[in-house]
Amino acid sequence: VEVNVITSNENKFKELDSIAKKYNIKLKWINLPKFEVQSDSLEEIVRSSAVIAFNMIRSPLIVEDSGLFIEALNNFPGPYTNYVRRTLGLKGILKLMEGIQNRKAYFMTALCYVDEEVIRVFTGKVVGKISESIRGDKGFGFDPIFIPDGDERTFGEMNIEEKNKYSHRGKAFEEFIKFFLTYIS
Ligand code: ITT
Ligand code: NA
Repeated sequence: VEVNVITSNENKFKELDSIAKKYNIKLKWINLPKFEVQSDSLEEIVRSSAVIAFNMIRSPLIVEDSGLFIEALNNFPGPYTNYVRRTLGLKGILKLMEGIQNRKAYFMTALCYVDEEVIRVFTGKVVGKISESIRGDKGFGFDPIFIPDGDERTFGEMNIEEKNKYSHRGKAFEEFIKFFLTYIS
């Protein structure tokens, strides 16, 4: 079975594919932005994006939506992470965090699988902190300012395999795989 991954973000696909390969699951990248309804809930966003995508391509697919939630900023940017990445950027977030002691933050992913028969949402979360400076040129998005608990490095200083061990996306996708392997057998 081949599973389509709808995302405009090649790094996302690479992270998922690096895990899928270990289980001999074949992923196919479809480079399209997902249609995103406005909602505070990542799970609602992926569910509707996945259904819309499935109505177009009619074959098994995954859609994924992630956000960064910063405790001292009342969980901002959360569902607005994409917008904030394009506007404030990493520097803007560090600026907002200047002088703030509580640097706790988490990344959250909701991933939706849909085919003719089922629609399932899986989630993953990684807790950590916002760094004092931008570090590393690997990964994407807010990776260079996020340090997962259990490590000293930012995601921007890790390769794909290292990031996957900790990451929201890695965890959500491993949950999907547990489901999928029994589902297809
Ligand atoms: P698609 O919607 O096309 O899948 P996207 O990059 O827009 O790709 P999201 O909407 O899920 O994906 O991402 C929201 C924002 O969060 C976006 O600006 C990303 O750069 C950022 N982001 C998502 N996952 C991340 C990760 O693992 N590390 C760092 N930043 C991440
Ligand atoms: Na997006």
